[in-house]
Amino acid sequence: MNIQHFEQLFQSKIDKEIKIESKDWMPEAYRKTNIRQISQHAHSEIVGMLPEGNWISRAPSLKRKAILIAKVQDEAGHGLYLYSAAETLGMSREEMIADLNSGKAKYSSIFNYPSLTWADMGAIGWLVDGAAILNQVMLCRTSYGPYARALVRICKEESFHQRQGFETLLVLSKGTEEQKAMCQDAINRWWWPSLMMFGPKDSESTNNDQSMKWKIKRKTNDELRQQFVDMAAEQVKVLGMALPDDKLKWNPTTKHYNWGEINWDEFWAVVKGNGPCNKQRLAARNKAHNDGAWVREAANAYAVKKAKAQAAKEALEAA
Ligand code: BYC
Repeated sequence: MNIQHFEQLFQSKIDKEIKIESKDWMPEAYRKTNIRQISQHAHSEIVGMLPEGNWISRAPSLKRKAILIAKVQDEAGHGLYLYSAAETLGMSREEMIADLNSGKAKYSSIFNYPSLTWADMGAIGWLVDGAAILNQVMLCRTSYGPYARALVRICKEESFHQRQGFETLLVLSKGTEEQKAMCQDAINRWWWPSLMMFGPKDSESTNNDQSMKWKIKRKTNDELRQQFVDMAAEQVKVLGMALPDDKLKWNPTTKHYNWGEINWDEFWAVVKGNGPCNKQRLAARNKAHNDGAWVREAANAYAVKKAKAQAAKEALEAA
């Protein structure tokens, strides 16, 4: 069998909705695209802990603090499932983390914006987790088995995150004039960056066509972004707030909302490392990695000690 034959068999499995598993034959580009996307996704979960971690010590009550700690811990867990899924494709966790820490690897643009007020915790939950869920519900049906299975669990937790964010904003939206203003200000600042999470327009997306063909992605960047606008435009009414877009208007013909234009120069600047917090985020990740060196050394030393003891026990039994 030649390579074309393998490729045909591979595509026919995808077309028949058979999941690809780590030991199956796959085109090198499929492996690479999955490593790229899954590791970027893992990095996003890990870096995504920083804007919210910033508010744990300042949460307004014990209950809010407990909820926020639980949410940030969930994000760490998501990162770990995703690193494990990416490792099944042959890249080690050490390499992935080195690429994140050196600035070589990408992570979601959204986490390069600062969390300035308590209302930002609500806006992140409602809008950022809300955008993430739409994307991740689609990814539960992605063609690579380990990625799809990791996403099923992530989505369950993510939907709780979105609800807690919305509820945080709902409380503020019914509060004092100052709290209402804080709520609106957070929505204003997080709205456009949330729309950028879905990636460039389909016409500018380098990976869309191939990823759709391989069913890594099931919906395009623009389809998901429109779904998100339609959802948020209705939910914001419940909050009695407004989305910061004067072009936002229901279109009865398309049965979707029309909306304004994303600032793509801003998007690319953030993706290329020049957003408001890119340097701060990488510095925080590098510090955490360096500060944790002793834990890794201790764990490795313990594993070596345990392996030696096991080998000695087996040698004794064999004698
Ligand atoms: N930010 O060809 P395209 C969470 C890059 S975290 C930065 O359309 P693709 C949470 C893209 O990588 C959830 N870069 O790409 C955690 C590509 O560059 P390369 C995060 C972006 O992959 C804590 C180039 O632009 N979710 O829920 O087909 C607290 C061209 O783009 C971005 C995921 O990671 C961006 N926004 O589609 C709270 C989902 N957009 O790599 C919440 C998994 C694009 O070719 N990822 N780029 O150099 C995906 O679904 C897809 O990768 C994307 C982009 C839809 C994001």
